[in-house]
Order: sequence, then structure tokens, then C-alpha cells
Amino acid sequence: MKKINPVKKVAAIHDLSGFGRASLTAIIPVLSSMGVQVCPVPTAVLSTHTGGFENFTLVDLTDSMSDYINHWKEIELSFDCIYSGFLASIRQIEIVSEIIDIFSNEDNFVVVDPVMGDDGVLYQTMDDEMVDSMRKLIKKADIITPNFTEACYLLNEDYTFDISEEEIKLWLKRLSNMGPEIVILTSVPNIEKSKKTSVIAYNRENDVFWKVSCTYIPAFYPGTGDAFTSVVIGSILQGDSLPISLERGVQFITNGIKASYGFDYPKREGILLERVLDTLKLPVITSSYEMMK
Ligand code: PXL
Repeated sequence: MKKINPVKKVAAIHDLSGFGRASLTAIIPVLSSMGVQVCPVPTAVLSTHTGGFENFTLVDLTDSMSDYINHWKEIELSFDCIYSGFLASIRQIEIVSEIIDIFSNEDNFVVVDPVMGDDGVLYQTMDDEMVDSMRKLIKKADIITPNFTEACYLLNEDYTFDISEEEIKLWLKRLSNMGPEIVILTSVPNIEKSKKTSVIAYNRENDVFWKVSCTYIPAFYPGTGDAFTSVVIGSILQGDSLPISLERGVQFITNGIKASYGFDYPKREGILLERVLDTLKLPVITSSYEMMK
């Protein structure tokens, strides 16, 4: 009998931030709850993530990454998805590009979350050269998941909420033309309804746009992008369609924010993931996604 893969595997190229529920400390619980094995390729170890904490410590693991991957190559590992996120240096971006060359094939897909900033500004460790390297890395991705700020940087556009849906669609096509077949844009401002935000995705293969809207809650929690992308990946690996995967991602983050917002604790600690992880076991009962014309 042909060998079947009992549990899907994701090679997750991310940092480990000890406190704050971002990167691997968000990705591992989410994907594990969805029945997917996470195989981390740690890029750096930080005491906390960089969003809202000062004087964090950072041990850069760039020098160990090639040997780490060569061992995986020697023991002939293969993955259903290769997923990268926050990267700490240009060299690290180049190594991720090599990892993709080694492990990507016809049977898996590559997700690059071009983690660079939020709210119109770059994170403390990013600069224009890193943005330029990220533009090269996304060429190799099948799916990218920038937020609105990251899309502005990738496209060299000004960060403004005064943007129409038609313009957003053009941006998505431009991003897709840079390489990835699917572009999932998060935190899209909605100027007509200021209490709403949305996720809009473009699939170049069938030239279709999908939109999932949700209520905007005026609170910024770090790590939600990592949790969102992980839910989308887990959902695709479970066999869901792109719009259902987006819907599950949006519902999970909305539930997570609602479960957290009523408590008085520093937002930099991230959403109370542990209180909502079990919802990932449930099927999607109501969907509100729209196909955009
Ligand atoms: O959630 C993205 C992320 C990942 N890793 C580190 C970060 C951030 C965002 O702030 O600082 C170290």
C-alpha cells in the first residue's frame, strides 16, 4: 500500500519570543490544535517580541540555520507547507530563500508572511533594505499574507485610509504579479463603514477576489497576524477552500480579541489564545464571505 501521511507537517521558519504570544508561541498552539505538526526552524530567540517591549534580548540564530536545514535534508524530511514570518536580517531572508529552494515541490505550498510592520510604521528591527529583500523573497511564495502596512511598503505606496476598493484590488494584482499566486491582505481599512475592517484575497489562477469583513475593535494586539495566517494554513491543509480558510482565520481572531478585550491587561501580551484555541476544533457554521466582482 502507498504510504499516507497521517498528520500534515509545516516547516515554520520563525523566531521564538519567550513572552507575548507572537511567532512560534502563537503558531505552534494554533496549528497543533488543528491537527497539524509544526516543525520549527528557529531564526532567533528573543525574551519578548518587539511590539511594545523595550530592552528585549535577541540571540540571532542565522549562523546555525544552514546546518540545521542540511540535517533535515540528510534525513530526507518533507513538508506539506513551508511557512516563514518575522525575519531578523537580510542574510536570514536569503537563507529562507534557500530553504524554499530545497523543500518546495509540486506537492506542497510556500507561505511567506512578510512581517515588517503595522499601523503604518516598520517594526524596530526593519529598514528599507530589508523591505527590498522581502520583495525578492515573496517571488518564491505561493501565498503571501501582508497586512495593509506591509502591502504599502512592498508596493512603495503611501499609507492612507483614503483608498477605494477598486484601488485595493489593483494593489492585490500588483502584489500577485510580484510572484505569489494568492495574496491575502489583512487589516484593510473600510472608509465607507469606519466600524469595519476586512480581509481581501486575490487568487490569480482564477482571477477571483474574496472578501471577509468583521467589526473593527479599537485595540492592537501583537501576534494576531501569526495566529491568523496559521489558522488559514491549517484550514487549507484540512482541505478547506480559500474563502472558508479566510473566514475561519477572521472568526478566530475576532473571537480571540473579544475574549481578551473585556480583561484589563497590557495589550502587548497578545490575545488570550488559550481561551479560544478549542474553537478551532469546531466546523465553520456561518459564513459571511463575499466574492467581489
Ligand atoms: O508577530 C510578529 C512578530 C514576530 N516576531 C517578533 C516580533 C513580531 C511583531 O512585533 O516582534 C520578534
